[in-house]
Amino acid sequence: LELQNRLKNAIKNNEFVLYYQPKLSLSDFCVRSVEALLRWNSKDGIVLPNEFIPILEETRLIIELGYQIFEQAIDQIKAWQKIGFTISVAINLSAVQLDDANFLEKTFTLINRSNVDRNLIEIEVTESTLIKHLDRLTKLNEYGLKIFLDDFGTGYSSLSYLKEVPISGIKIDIAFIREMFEKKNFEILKTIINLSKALNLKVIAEGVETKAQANALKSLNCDEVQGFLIARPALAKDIEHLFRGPF
Ligand code: G
Ligand code: G
Ligand code: MN
Ligand code: NA
Repeated sequence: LELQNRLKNAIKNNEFVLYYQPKLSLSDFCVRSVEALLRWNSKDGIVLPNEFIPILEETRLIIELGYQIFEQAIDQIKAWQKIGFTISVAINLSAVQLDDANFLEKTFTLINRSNVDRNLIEIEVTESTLIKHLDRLTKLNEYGLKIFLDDFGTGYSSLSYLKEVPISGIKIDIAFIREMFEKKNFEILKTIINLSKALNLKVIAEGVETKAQANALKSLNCDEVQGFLIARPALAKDIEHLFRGPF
C-alpha cells in the first residue's frame, strides 16, 4: 500500500520517463525505429518496470499513466522530426490499458490533437492481449497505428491465428535468442522467420547481445535486431547519434 501511494505521487509528479532502445535494420544497418521502455526516476534512483508495472496494473493506475506515456512518446517523435530524424516509436500496451472503456476515444483524441504522423506510432502487445482485445486493436490499426506481437514464442503461439490478426510483425522473445545456437532452437527460429516472412510479417529479434547472433539472424532473413549489441535502453539524447547510421 505504501508503494501504491508512492506510485500515485510519482505519476502526479511526472517521475515516469521513457527510455528508448533502438532497433537495427539488418538490410542496411540503419536505425529507423525504437522501443519506448518505461522507467521510474525515483528519489532512490532509476526503477525498472518489473518493480512497478504489476502494481500499476492491479491498481489500474497504468491506465492514467498510459495516456501520459502516449503523449511523451508523441512529443519525442515530433522532437526528432524537428532535428531531421524520422523515427518510429513502439509503445508497449498492457491488457488493463485496453480494458478502459474510453481507450479508443482518448487515444484517438490525443493523437489527433498532436498532429503526429500516425504511421510513426507502433504498438507492442503480447499474444494474450492481442486475442483479448482484437476488436480494439483492429480499430487502432485501421486508424493507422502498426501493431506488433511482443514476446513471440513464449505463449501458445498456435500460429494459425497469425493469418487473421491485424499485425505488422512479430518480436521474437529474448529467451529464444539467448539459446539460438542450440540445434533445435535454431531450427524453430528458422521456421518462425520463414513462416512470418511468408505471411508478410516483419520479424524483429529481441535481446541480441553478440555479433554472432546478429550475423546468423541476418542470414536467416530476420528484418531487425534489438539488444545490448546495438544499445541499452537510454534517454533520447543518448541514442540519437545512432540515427546518423549506418551502424
Ligand atoms: O525495460 P524492461 O526490459 O525492464 O521492460 C520490461 C517489460 O516491461 C517490457 O517488456 C514491457 O512488457 C513492460 N513495459 C516497459 N515499458 C512499458 C510501458 O510503457 N507500458 C507498459 N504497459 N509496459 C511496459
Ligand atoms: O517489451 P519487453 O518486455 O520485451 O521489453 C524488453 C526488455 O528486455 C526490456 O526490459 C529491456 O531492458 C530488456 N533488454 C533489451 N535488450 C536486451 C538484451 O540485449 N539483453 C537482455 N538481457 N535484456 C535486454
Ligand atoms: Mn516490448
Ligand atoms: Na518482448
